[in-house]
Amino acid sequence: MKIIVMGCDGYIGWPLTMRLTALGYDVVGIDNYSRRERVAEVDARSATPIASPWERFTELSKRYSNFEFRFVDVCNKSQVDHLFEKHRPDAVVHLAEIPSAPYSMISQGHCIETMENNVNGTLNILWAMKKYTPDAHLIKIGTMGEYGTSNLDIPEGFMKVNYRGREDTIPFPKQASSWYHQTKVHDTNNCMFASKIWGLRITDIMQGVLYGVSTPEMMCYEGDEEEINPSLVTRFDFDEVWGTCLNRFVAQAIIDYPLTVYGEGNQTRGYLALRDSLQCLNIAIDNPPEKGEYRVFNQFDELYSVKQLAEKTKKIGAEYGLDVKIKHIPNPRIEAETHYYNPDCEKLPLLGFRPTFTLEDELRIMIPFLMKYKDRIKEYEKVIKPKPYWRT
Ligand code: USQ
Repeated sequence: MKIIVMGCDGYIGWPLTMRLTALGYDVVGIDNYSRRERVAEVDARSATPIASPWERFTELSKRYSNFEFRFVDVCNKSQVDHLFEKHRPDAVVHLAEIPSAPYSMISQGHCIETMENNVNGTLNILWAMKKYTPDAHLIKIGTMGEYGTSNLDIPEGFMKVNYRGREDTIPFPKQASSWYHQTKVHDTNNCMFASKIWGLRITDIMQGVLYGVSTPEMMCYEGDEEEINPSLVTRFDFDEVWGTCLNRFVAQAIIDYPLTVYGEGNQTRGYLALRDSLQCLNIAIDNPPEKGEYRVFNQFDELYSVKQLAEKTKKIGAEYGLDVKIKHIPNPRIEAETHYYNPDCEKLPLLGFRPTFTLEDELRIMIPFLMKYKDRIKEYEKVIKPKPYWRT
């Protein structure tokens, strides 16, 4: 099976590319390195020292003959057309989007950049699929944040309603909380429409907040000793724009920076380890929908509030000699701080998804792994404090 991974140089894209290549799929990775540029734009950097794209792709190509890289910008229509015409993939995993809510809120320019990149990129892929690979399977990464924090239970994409005596199945209402999340809502509508009119098979993944850094493919073994392969490690952002909540807390704990709980800290989300995101995406690839079917998977493992994440980081940090402090700071975002939250997550477990580790055990892997990079985190401590982009 031939798979195109769009966004193969990113936080998920790189480990996914390694995983799929190691499993024997024919993988074509594409990227335009824009994540690296945008992280640099906010004066931040990855806690892990990541190799250059050239080093990464050479290292992977040395090990496997079923991987190739192409420099493609998803917003460039002719580059995307050419890619699909030449490679005719069976499946496409689309990760080539700007994934940061704070980034999209910085200014009008950042909002429009995020909107154009995400919506236009997805449209280019949908049109290329229509023209060259109408039977291929698109696995599109959306976000649980599309649903917002509804006061209703959240189904996987669709709900049955009875209104004025008539019944129908309709998409669950979307209530995004940033321009970034809005881009994903637009993508969802566009994917659903393209599937309906062109008969495309699409899995739209509503993914929760990721955490974690290591996966087996980025390690090497010296006898019984497990070592990180510096050419293969993925990025780990901890700054206020690109770092996700638990990843930030781990970096903060390591440099003795009080954990930045925004507001009351009762904001609850679905969380998933990076290694389990790869597992879920692999399951989606191996179990494609029918032709013309548009389906939605909610993809997360457990629900946690921000306060609970902070407490867990404190508890597990203590096992490694860290005296973790927790500080509630004014919320830089406009979001509900106390709310009902009960989303379904049944389809992936029915297809065989089982979390690899508990969140506490994943913290036991992350903390010692990242303690090696304490000096790099400390050097960039200035990027931890959030700015109130939602309010300016
Ligand atoms: N938060 C804190 N302290 C921090 C960072 C975040 O309290 O230092 C809070 C936020 O206010 C929010 C929650 O933690 O209530 C999650 O924030 P986040 O930055 O980890 O996640 P978010 O902005 O929602 O976006 C992330 C990814 C995005 C993905 C999304 C899934 O960056 O790509 O789509 O998680 S979800 O949140 O389910 O929409």
